[in-house]
Amino acid sequence: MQRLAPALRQDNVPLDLISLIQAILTASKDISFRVGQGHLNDLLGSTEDENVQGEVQKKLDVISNDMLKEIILESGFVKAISSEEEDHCVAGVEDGKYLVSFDPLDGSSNTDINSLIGTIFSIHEAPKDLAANDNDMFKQAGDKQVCAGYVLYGPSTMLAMTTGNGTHFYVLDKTQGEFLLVERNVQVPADTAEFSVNMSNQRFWQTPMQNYINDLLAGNTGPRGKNFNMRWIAAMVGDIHRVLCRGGIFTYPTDSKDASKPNKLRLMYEANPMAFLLEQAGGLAMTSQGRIMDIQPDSIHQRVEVIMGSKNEVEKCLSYYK
Ligand code: AFP
Repeated sequence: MQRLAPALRQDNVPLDLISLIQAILTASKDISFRVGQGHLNDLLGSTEDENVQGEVQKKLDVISNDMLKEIILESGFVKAISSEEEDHCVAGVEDGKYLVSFDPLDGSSNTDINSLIGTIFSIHEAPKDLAANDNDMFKQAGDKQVCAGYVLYGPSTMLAMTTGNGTHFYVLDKTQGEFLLVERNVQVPADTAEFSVNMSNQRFWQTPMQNYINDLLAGNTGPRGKNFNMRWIAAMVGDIHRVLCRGGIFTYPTDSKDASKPNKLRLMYEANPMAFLLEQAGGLAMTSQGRIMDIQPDSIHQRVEVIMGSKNEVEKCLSYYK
């Protein structure tokens, strides 16, 4: 099986970007080890702090964030990072070529139940005319990403990544400490009979989403004429991995549960990287208003509606909004 660096060179990825990706993966191998230790090193549970989103930070959120931040900034290729766990961007080197946005541990509430979690990352080129501590550098559409990926800490540690030349899967061979290519050009089936949504929010959704999900639930007795199955891991990284593997539709719709927070998922380090991976695998990644990767961000912690996955099913869902 091919190792990561030769596989990336085959796709003509620039050498400095390969080095940056390797720095991110060095941190992810360490995170993989730490999350695997679980109870053994008193790493489970919460800290006393909240992040800028008002969410309680898990101990592993903080540890993972610190490891990624340190290794990425030390690489010398990065002008700044932004993270779910940092209020503002953190400056690297002024002449750094890249910006990295990441969610160090997506689905971290799953750490306490030994369930799926992962690191999500997105890389843009850094503008030359803004200072390294300027959040505005990150206000670039998802379409400008040069790389996106996630590392899933499951029974095996897997990397899904794209540099704009297809989405590829790698598995961490823990005996060698190397990510090995296991599937090139992953393809998401256009049709599906599987959906993924937090059903407990149903009464807060907008009418088109209520109607769409009701029709899925009606199964072969309803207008869709077939039965659908539901899966919900409560970690976007796990739910999107399943969609990349066998298709499906994943949505976190706009809701009215908390008027100050109509959308849950973050654009820069959740929606955009997953959108890039899915589109490179033949899927679609939308809000009810348009394509996710066309959104011009207005802040680094912006939240968006997400409707993504198998092409025909996402289009079907969007037809309810017309
Ligand atoms: P955490 O990383 O804070 O656990 O949040 C995970 C997440 O943002 C996303 O990965 C899930 O799809 C979503 O939250 C689940 O949230 P709810 O349980 O509130 O629906």
